[in-house]
Amino acid sequence: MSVQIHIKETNKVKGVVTNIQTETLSYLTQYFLKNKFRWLLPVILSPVTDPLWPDPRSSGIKPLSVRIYGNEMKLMHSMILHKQVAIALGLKRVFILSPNIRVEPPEKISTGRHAFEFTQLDFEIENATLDYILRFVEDLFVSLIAHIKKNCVEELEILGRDLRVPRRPFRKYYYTDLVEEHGESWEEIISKDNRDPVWVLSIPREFYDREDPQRPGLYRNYDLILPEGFGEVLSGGEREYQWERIKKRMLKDGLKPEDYGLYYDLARKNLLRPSAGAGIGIERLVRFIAGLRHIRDVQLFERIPGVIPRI
Ligand code: ASN
Repeated sequence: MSVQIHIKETNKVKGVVTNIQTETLSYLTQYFLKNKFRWLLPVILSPVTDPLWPDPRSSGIKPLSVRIYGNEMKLMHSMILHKQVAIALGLKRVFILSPNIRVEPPEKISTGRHAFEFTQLDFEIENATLDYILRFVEDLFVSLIAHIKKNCVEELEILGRDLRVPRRPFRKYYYTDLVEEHGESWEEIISKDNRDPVWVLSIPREFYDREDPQRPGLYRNYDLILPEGFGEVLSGGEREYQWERIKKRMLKDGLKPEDYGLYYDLARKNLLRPSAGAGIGIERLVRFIAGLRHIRDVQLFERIPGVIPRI
């Protein structure tokens, strides 16, 4: 294929995907604004970020850091701790279109779902519970898909995408049951086996996701897995907010509480508030809506593990 033809074909798909992405972002942001969220701007450099560990599915990556003004600053893994600080500062409902840098190992290129730079729509609600968030997200997904079907008819037709409006409530699985039944490939299996998105509950992971005080060993967190093999698109949880519990979890994970800046100051004075939230991977969501197999097909400026971009 000549370079020119290749560029033309690529442009066509990426142009169509950009329309879908625009419609998706427009719908999502309006939805959050209608639900009385405050729209925060992202931060990318911070002394504090998500350790992304422990998590049974993470690759154990470390945040990149740069030195500025004589101090070490990290590139954002996720703004989870900033969200909790925002809630502690009195903001009741917040969302951010948050760029995240996660330098995944090159092998992750084959999942089609990983990018070393991506954007998540990260949101947090004071006093929210797991049940509230599941309902909120189900409403959001069902109405978003219906909206896209109605407003991107031409785009979906060009892509040959037959998008189905999901039925709710979405099915729920427990993480430990899935691992017991399917082993490591549970995500792929349930993603292929279901026609609608499904929830995975109680994943043992980072210190900030709340462990059920009544039932230790159970975690009040959730992932949303898309159907048709598209895999995870959202993860979140209720949060730990009581200092004794946070301290115990951090120490268990080998983390130093005092490395956590203002989050640490607030936590240790017990000024964090109960909250719950989640982050939606925008490129993964658009990939699913467009029915494209690789995340590189939806990023105009590809940020794929192991591949150095030319722009
Ligand atoms: N955004 C996620 C959350 O709200 C955290 C993450 O991206 N690791 O829990």
